[in-house]
Amino acid sequence: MSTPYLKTHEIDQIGVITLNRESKRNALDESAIAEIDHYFSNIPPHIRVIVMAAQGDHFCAGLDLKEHHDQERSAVDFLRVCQGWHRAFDKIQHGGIPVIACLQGAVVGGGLELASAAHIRVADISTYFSLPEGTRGIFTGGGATVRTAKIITPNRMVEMMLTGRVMDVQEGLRLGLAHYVCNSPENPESAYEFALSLATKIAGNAPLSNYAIVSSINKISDMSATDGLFAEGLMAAVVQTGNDVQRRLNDFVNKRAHKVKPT
Ligand code: 1HE
Repeated sequence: MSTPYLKTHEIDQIGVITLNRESKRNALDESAIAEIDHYFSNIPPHIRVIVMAAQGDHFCAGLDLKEHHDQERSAVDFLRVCQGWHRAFDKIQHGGIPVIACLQGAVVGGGLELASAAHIRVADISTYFSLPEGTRGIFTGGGATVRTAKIITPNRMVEMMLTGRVMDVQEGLRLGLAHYVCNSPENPESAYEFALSLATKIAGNAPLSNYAIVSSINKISDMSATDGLFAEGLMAAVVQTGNDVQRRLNDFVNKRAHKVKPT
């Protein structure tokens, strides 16, 4: 299926969505956000993992600055726009399905906010990160103060925003903006192929464990320690009732399961 902003297809249990506005460097206008919201509100039940890729040399140039300029939004208009981004990106982060972002080129402003909502970020060596909002006279509005700050620390985000500097992929890797770098001497595979192989592996986990991993860890980190430990126990108790717990444990007890060793 294709919509103006998102191209979507499936590979077995993997849903692949591709940001498809290459001519505008995949900048996000209001209809793009509505499409993202719609996709993540209607994930087909057989989909176990989603790969979010982008067409062209750049993952995403952030807020559509031309639309923003032309609309001359009031404060309340823009508050509503930001709340729309928050709703859509919350569905990515808290939708219960692992999402792997596949990055290249510019991952800037709202593009970094979008990438920060994914659970895993696989980056082509061309990837770079920036929060240029200060230089544009605006502020982040798609969740960076919560998600990106949590990844790199609030203080690093303050520094990135004050300076508007461009962070290369290796620094992004060190800070957690990327989890893997591809198309590099150490890992020659393309980011897309690598993301698909990770997706295939993750699709093989127990679905309820995947749900628990992507739903509870970020939420628990917002709780007090007391509440978090209680929530963790509850989540573990729910996962424990999953269909394939006994089968997987049985495989281990009967020495049929893989061992956890470095490859
Ligand atoms: C755009 C946008 C955009 C490109 N909104 N139209 N984001 C930024 O500050 C990043 C702005 N963009 C750039 O710095 C560069 O475009 C790139 C480094 C991403 C790519 O450069 P390049 O040389 O490959 O492309 P280009 O020639 O600059 O752009 C190609 C077209 O895309 C051109 O349109 P055209 O009609 O002249 O062909 C650009 O105008 C258009 N384009 N980026 C609209 N962002 C919820 S708050 C979030 C706040 C933010 O995200 S702030 C960060 C905004």
